Amino acid sequence: MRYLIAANWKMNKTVAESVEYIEKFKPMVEDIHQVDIMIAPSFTALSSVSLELNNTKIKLGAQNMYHVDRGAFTGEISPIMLKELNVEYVILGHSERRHIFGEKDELINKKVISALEYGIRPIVCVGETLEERELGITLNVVERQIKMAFAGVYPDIGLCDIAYEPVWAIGTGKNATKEQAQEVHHFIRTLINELSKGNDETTRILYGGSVNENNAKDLISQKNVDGFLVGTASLDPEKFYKIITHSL
Ligand code: G2H
Repeated sequence: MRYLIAANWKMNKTVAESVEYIEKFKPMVEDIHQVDIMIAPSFTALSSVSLELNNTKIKLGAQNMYHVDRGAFTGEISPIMLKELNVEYVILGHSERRHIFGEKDELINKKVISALEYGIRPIVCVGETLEERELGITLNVVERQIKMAFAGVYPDIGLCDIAYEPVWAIGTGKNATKEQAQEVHHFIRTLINELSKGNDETTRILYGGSVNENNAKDLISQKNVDGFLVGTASLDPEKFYKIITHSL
């Protein structure tokens, strides 16, 4: 399994700041070939970052997209627009999209289907809230999110990655323990293996939620943790680089 270490910059960095970061980061990871590295900047910086990443192994990702090609959808970005900029990955169903912007499983499913049609690799985010964990329904929530996100495309799960991001661990500095992560990752692996009828060998199950340079080694040591989706710590190239080296 080739791990994926992905940066989700969220609503951070201007175009100038993004370019400055990439110029510093590129030489740092030049000799790292063992893992896939992806960066998802803001939409305004996608074009400049795309140019910067030309002829490098670093992959470009988008943080979201709408599922329709074009039309009257004010404020949205289409898969065609992403393809034009050589975007290879798209983060879908992030908990901030679900909880702040009200995205439901049905919409996330449409986006997954659309991304696959355009050959953009979805990273589908799932995860329970603190309340759901305390109610003991973590696995039920994750199961529902996965079954619905991939409805109609179960045989294609291998063309997607999944990020398990417990909502209570996002941006809080409180990561899941390696045992908590492994429990859910193992559950997801078993579930997608069943749903895809064994077509899940190329699906990476990433952990996300307060990953940093101090906890990465511990978390990646778990059998079913196949990489990371990193927010806060990815904003600093040195920290992101350390997370990558701890994952080799
Ligand atoms: C979880 C993660 C990146 P952070 O949202 O997707 O963010 O590392 O800041 O918890």
